[in-house]
Amino acid sequence: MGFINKEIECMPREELKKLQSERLCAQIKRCYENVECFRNRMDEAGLKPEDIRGIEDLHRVPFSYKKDLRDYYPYGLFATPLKDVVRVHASSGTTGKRIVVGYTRDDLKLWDECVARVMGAAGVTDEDFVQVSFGYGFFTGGLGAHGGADYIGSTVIPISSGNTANQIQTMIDFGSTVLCCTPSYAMYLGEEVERLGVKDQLKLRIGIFGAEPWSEDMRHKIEEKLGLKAYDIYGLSEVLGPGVSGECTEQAGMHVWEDHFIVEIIDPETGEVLPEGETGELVFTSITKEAFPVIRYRTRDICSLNPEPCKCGRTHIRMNKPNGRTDDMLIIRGVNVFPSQIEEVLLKVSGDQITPNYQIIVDRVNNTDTFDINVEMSEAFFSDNIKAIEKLEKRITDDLRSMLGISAKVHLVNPKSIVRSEGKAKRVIDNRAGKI
Ligand code: DLL
Repeated sequence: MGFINKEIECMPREELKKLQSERLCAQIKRCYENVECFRNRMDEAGLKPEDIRGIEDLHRVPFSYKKDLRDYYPYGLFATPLKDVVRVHASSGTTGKRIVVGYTRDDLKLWDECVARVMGAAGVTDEDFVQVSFGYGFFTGGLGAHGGADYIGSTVIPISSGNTANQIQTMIDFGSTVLCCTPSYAMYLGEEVERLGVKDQLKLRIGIFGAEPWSEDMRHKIEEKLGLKAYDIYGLSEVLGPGVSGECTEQAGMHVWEDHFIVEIIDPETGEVLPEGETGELVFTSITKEAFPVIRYRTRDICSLNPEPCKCGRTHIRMNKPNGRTDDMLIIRGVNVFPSQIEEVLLKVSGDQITPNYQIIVDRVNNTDTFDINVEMSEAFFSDNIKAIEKLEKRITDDLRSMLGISAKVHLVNPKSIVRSEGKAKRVIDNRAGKI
């Protein structure tokens, strides 16, 4: 259901590969001519654009990295004259400096269509009222979702993130049927809806959530609290913004729009391309973008791909929910820890006892890593009953130990004491820098 461009979304894979090959060759040539960083890398590898004859040669092309965006800040990686750039977006880099990406008029059109395909696949139509509660501005979430809903012809409610009471009143007054925001903000909105007892005044039916990892358990909790069906949307500023991929109603992975992006999974250590189905780092090549194309861009997202045909009829390959990043992986006392693993443990504890708000605090004292997790108690569980609190802390500690293989100190903290986020939640505070 909900095809926006059926011919492309259901194109036989053979044809799709042929299209990718043609577009890849043209993009490599364009980048070689216009982007100094890419030209230098190709020259260093002893490659000329004509050596790349199709997708079978892609593995020979050098990678590109987030660091390149810092080194060529702000416009050094753009492949078109700046007068053709009609929009820029920015996102935080791993150090203080922002990374900047740009779009031509045609880039914006293809972006809108990609987001529209995701929304269409989830069942959004021109009769929907789409409340865009992603932040507008440099972050790609707000304007990206806006463009997709506009493309479909839905009524866009461009509220942006924040002011939670107003968000809920707007949902009620304007009859919002679709909500777009981060899953952590959806959860917070759900909590507030519950607290205010207004769920039956909402008309929400679909949620389009993304921009951060979230679990199946979290999906179910959001669906329950807001009375909608929740869909995952993936993307990153460097490659497009939201809409690189998204779920259809089968909810068995996110379709990557392969007419615009070539996706690979590599071993993050060796850079070798891994066979389909294996887990590794996602790498994207944008084969149609003009202003800011990326070639073999290392996303640091850890994921696997499924090329099997999908029941929905779409032929585009599916990626599973990214379950961590090579760079948000914490190494605590020598053990690799993903925040998503901690979330999984916490979500198994009853919602009557804790809320999904938590914070991981890592530090180093006397040359040893400390590992603390603050978890918010629910209003219902919050009490002076120290015994009950200690018992639950012990249970979570035990569950975490068996999941991670190391011990964390779990502290149940007062309801609403962890600062809420209107965008991406800040789950990890790592104070170890310089304390080796
Ligand atoms: O987060 C774009 C976006 C906006 C996607 C709205 C979906 C919805 P950045 O700020 O550049 O762009 O962050 C990109 O966020 O590399 C992933 O690590 C993470 N991410 C994005 N979507 C998902 C998702 C936007 N659905 C980085 N599941 C990416 C897990 C996600 N992680």
